[in-house]
Amino acid sequence: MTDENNSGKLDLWVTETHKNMVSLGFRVERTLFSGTSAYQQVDVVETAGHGTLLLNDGIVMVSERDEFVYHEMIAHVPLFTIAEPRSVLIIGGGDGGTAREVLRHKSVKRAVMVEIDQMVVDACKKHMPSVSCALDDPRLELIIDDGVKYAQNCTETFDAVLIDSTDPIGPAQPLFDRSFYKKIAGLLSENGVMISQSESPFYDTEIQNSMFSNQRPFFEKIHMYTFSTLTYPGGLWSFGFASNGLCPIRDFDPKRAAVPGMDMQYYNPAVHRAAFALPGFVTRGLTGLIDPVPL
Ligand code: AG3
Repeated sequence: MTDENNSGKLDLWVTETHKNMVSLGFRVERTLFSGTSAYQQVDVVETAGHGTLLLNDGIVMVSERDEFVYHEMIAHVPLFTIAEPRSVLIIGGGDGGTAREVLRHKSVKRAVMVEIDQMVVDACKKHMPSVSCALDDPRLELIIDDGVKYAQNCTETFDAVLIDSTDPIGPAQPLFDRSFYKKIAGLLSENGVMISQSESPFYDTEIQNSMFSNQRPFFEKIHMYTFSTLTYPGGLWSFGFASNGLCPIRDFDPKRAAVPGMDMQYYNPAVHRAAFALPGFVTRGLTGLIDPVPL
């Protein structure tokens, strides 16, 4: 996309088009990295107003400007619900933001992250250090492998499994399958939680229906919570919270979240609770699949 702006410089934009019906665009200052891995096209650009931006196959993954929202919400909602989380498995999450937030929990003694694409890890280590900073933490075991294969062969259990995936196209497709969820359910400790990136409540009701139906047989309870994002289409996004009974409201003790020095930019106890309050159109779109929480 080219146009002249007043400075005489070319006006470059990168846009994500969702379902061929809506586009979200970011003005680009320069390209920092472009590569094609065995799995996808990986691009990192410096934008005019959103800091560095990572795109996989043209789909926006992370921007420096608002990554804290997604990463705080995928990690702290489950990890402050569990009384003393010790072990966490991250599937995907190559930019490192989820690992960074997980490792802020001192009770976590073991964190394993399984990312399929080395190129994403390398590009983020080089160009997004504020997001990827935890990837070299000795408490994190970083495995470059297919998350589905890893789950199939895994014999240990985890208190939380965080599925930090992209949309269900390309390499992430199998992370939305019934057989994968069954495997993950089997890896959870008794009070364990599986969090899954569950797309836009506005645009992706069909995907949500299919993913929560695929999870349904293997979990006692499935809840969903939302958060706002600047960089994904529609601005409202969601995570699934699946467990064998652990309740994100009843079992949540706000005192746990008051850790001295652990200052969050989005997450706090009130946001934790409020995130589970779902608008009518959202619950109606998911009838029978999402369990209510006592708000
Ligand atoms: N994972 C991508 C979430 C889905 C984005 N979808 C989209 N832009 N259409 C984010 C990775 C953060 N660690």
